[in-house]
Amino acid sequence: MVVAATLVFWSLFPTPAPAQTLSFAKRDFPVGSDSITVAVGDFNGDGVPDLVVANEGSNNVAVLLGNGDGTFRAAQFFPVGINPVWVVVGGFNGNRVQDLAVPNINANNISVLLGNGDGTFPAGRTFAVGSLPTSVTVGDFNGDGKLDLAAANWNSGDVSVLLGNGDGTFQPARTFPSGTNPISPAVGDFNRDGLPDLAVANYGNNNISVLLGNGDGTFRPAVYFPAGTLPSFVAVGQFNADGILDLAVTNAWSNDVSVLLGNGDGTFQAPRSFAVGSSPLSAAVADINGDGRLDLAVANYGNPSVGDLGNVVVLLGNGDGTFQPALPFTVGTNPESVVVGDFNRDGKLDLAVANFHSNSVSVLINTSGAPAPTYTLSASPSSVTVTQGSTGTSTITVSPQNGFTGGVTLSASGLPSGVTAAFEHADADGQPHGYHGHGHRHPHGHLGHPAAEDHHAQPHRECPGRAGLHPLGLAE
Ligand SMILES: [Ca+2]
Ligand SMILES: [Ca+2]
Ligand SMILES: [Ca+2]
Ligand SMILES: [Ca+2]
Repeated sequence: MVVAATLVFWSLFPTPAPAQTLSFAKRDFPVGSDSITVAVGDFNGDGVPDLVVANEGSNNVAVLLGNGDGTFRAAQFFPVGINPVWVVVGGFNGNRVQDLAVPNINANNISVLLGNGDGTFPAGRTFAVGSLPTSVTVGDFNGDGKLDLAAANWNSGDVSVLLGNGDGTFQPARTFPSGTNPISPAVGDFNRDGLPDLAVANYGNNNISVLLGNGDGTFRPAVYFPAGTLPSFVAVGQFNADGILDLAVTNAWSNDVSVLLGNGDGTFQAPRSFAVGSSPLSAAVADINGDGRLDLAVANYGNPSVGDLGNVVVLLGNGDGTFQPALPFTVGTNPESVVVGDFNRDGKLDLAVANFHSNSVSVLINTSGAPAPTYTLSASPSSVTVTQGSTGTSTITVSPQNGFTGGVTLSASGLPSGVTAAFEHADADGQPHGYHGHGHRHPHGHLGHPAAEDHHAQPHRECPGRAGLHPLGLAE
């Protein structure tokens, strides 16, 4: 008589490890009126990240000191100029205390607030730039070790570069043409000559201008690379593995991010588009899920005319210049700005979002767990034919995945009468362990929009044309 017994492990073949998903716990903190941009710094020097928010409607900045557990103390307010629309953090006077630079869009200047080191800021000095400054970035453009500023000027179509004196003051601005309605400058060494360059999103041209730096604070004429429709923000990162800086551009009208891979000589490849949501206005670049690949967090302003309040999405990077589909997260009303920081100091990056119409900052604490522990199991041979009175053997291998260290239970069923099955444990070296039946521990503004007469959600960073916030003397 021949009895065929097949050991059945029907419950022991797990599905592949599920893709890691992101989750956040949201908490909102009130700030000022028309909170438009948020930045991260440590303003009281306690090693805990703090937040600063530009309040366009209340002409001040709000500083929220972090408690280190993901919560923040009540905002303290410090006045700046008329309609601050952006804020960057830098050390401008060499005292190791972080300072602020804030472009005041309707004053055509930048307020520089030198920190006291305890989270407070005395009244700042202002430095003139071009017409309707929308954003400012920080770099050392002349290589003297003192931080400089580069502001994008919406109305004058240029970039103002202010060389720092190292004492918190700046030399008069020099301007370099960028394009129509430049809105967002970013710094990187795109041609790898060791000198910082500028990339600027030109909202009115649907392109990015790249101004290669000469290293003395001057820049070569702009060279242009196409983006999507109404580019609102440009960020720098290495999105593939070639060690060359790339660009990510949010496009307010085409509702996508354009990724322009760098060639390393100051030029960029044709953009690839990744959908994000309605009216994206800014992005943050960071490895949010901790897999070693840069990801994007994007603030989608939404479309108030149809009740779309906006959201924040995260696009996990694949490490080859492409991104996974956007994962949406609820924040406040009409977010304009998103940044990352580890606000509860658990080693996982969190998000902070400025919500323009809810006058708040949403802090999204990263609650994502590790990938689900699991294992693979194989039997060799997968079936055994046994003659009466003899035995058959199959080796079952449990291979842990994702750090799995739990127990695995094996069982046999469907055996004919008189047939028994036993399991003997062996470590990976094949030595038996001597027990049975158990596997174990194997382990917005209408200023010259080129492409959209009916643009539905005017990004507010160019709100000079928005009702009620017209700059003096500027006809819409
Ligand atoms: Ca702090
Ligand atoms: Ca400098
Ligand atoms: Ca360079
Ligand atoms: Ca990642």
